[in-house]
Amino acid sequence: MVNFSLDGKVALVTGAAHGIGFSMAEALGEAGAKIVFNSRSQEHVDKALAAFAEKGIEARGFVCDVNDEVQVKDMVEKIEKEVGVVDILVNNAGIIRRIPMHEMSLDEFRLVVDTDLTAPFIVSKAVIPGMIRKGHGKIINICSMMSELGRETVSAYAAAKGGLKMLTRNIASEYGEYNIQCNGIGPGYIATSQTAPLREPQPDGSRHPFDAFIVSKTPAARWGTPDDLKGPVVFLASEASDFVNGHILYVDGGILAYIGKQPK
Ligand code: NAP
Ligand code: GCO
Repeated sequence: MVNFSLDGKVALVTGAAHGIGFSMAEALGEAGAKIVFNSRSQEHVDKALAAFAEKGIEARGFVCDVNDEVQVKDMVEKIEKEVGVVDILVNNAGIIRRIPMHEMSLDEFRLVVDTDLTAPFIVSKAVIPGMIRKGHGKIINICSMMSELGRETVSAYAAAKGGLKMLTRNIASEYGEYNIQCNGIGPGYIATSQTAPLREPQPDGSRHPFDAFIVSKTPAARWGTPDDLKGPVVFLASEASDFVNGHILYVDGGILAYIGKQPK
């Protein structure tokens, strides 16, 4: 029988206090994994711990900024000691800044690249030695439509998420021989706090033009929800995907396959 069970596995999901990370952690927990996650704030950690407990999911939460290598190393050491060696890492924590490139400061550009590209390097680097010792591991990087496409105002985000696609392929190439698989998930447009400004109704009550644009660009004709990522993340975390390595699984309702509706 195909094995999707994650019984006995330890799964670290970064930035899982809310949004896509929370839903993916919930799915991994439902499949049997012990969940470990981090947030930048104790308040978010506490709220998420209560939400996991309500769902009967065993979880540990840490305050940790993924951009800080010392904090990440400390967190991974604690997880190894108190929960177990990480079997599954989901690099989910991420930010976006929507600013025309010629108006974006260098600090803003760097913060996005640090969080969305360099941090997955920092966290992966911290867990890979344990995975090598244990003889297996799964690393899942949360990429984006912007790993493939560009658009106005998201230069730093697209540069980082495009880079994350290549970091994924490189980790797959470098650590495949240690039975570590590294894949990406590229969510389409998903209704979370990150995309809330793109869905905000107009002052006259009409739909935000970007909202209508995304629905028309998506063959599924809707925004995705964080729950749409649950099946894909369990698949890539489980033995069922042991020969899938270096792949980006786009979960986008068909956006990347579609040229768009012809104008009326
Ligand atoms: P979100 O609701 O804004 O959640 C982002 C998460 O990242 C939060 O849990 C946040 O933690 C965490 N985070 C950000 N910077 C961090 C840092 N320096 N250290 C630790 N944690 C940090 O956004 P989301 O939509 O769920 O996005 C999750 C991931 O999916 C991101 O990588 C995003 O780029 C990607 N994605 C989103 C979409 C979409 O349409 N929504 C599509 C494709 C890809 P705290 O706020 O608790 O500190
Ligand atoms: C934007 C969006 C996107 C999505 C997502 C698409 O401004 O275009 O925020 O980049 O969040 O990453 O896959």
